[in-house]
Amino acid sequence: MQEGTVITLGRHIVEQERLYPEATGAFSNILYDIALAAKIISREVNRAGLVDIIGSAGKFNIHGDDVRKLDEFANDVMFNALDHTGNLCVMASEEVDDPIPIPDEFPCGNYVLLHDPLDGSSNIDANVSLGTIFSIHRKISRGERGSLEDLLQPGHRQLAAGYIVYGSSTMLVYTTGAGVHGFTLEPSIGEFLLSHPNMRIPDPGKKIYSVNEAYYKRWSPGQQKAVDVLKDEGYSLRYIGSLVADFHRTLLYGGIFMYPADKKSPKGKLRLLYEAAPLAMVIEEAGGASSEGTRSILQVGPSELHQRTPLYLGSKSVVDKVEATLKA
Ligand code: P6P
Repeated sequence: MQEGTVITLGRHIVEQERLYPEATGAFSNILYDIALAAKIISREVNRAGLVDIIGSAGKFNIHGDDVRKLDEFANDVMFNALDHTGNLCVMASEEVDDPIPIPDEFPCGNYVLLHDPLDGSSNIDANVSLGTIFSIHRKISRGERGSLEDLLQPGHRQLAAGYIVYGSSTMLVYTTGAGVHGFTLEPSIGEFLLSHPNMRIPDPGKKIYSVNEAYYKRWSPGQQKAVDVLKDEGYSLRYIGSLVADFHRTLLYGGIFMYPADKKSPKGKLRLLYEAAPLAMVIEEAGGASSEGTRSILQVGPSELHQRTPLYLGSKSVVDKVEATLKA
């Protein structure tokens, strides 16, 4: 790329679309719409301390988490950006118990969106980086309107996946299976500009492990041993407690992120369809690995919309080593 060339997200999406002769543009439009939603969410996240948007909405979502106003706002922004476009047949959100149908007044399309509109939101007041995570599938059900069947697809069938991290800058990272590409928002012009083309996770990368070690006593002996071995090898602990922030650092620096199952959460805490699977697609496309303890996250066949999974993401050599210890 010539020095000084500015590649906007829009130009990148068009160039990616050219890789698929059969592309109709609908898929590209979904990515545009997600980027628009991200800009709106970013503006509010960055103003959160300035407007009376902080504080509990006084409601609780399906998981019992205290729904903060920004959670609701982000969820509404994602819905309103995508419900009328005619590109989607059904949506799902961490904040909504059931599948989200496309309103009857709008046409349905051939794609499916699952998302976590604002992950890590319990950290909002502490100004910790937050994130939006998204996963796009093709419609597989036979009816005109989408259904739960379209949402319950394994990660290896994802057409695209990515996240937005609202941190010291706002970055959008996505993959369609043709590399992982990072864009940084230039707020003064409202454009996401290509800043990290063809991202590859270092392997083994920096000696960093990321897990909430407060739960050590609840872990399986294999999990305890895996962390003990990493510490003996000189690994340092870095844990922000905001999935997208911990993931983004792992993608850039290498090492491993873990949210294991434990005695209190036998299936882990994080969600398969709109947290683990999209991040697994990104990390594997970047040359890394994902696991639920025995196999790639992308091979897990979902049975419930909000099902949880143990989650390991990172440099392949490190994930493989941890997996071997867990299986021993
Ligand atoms: P714990 C934030 O609440 C979240 O959903 C993820 O963003 C994060 O990785 C995880 O929970 C942190 O959970 O149990 O370590 O506080």
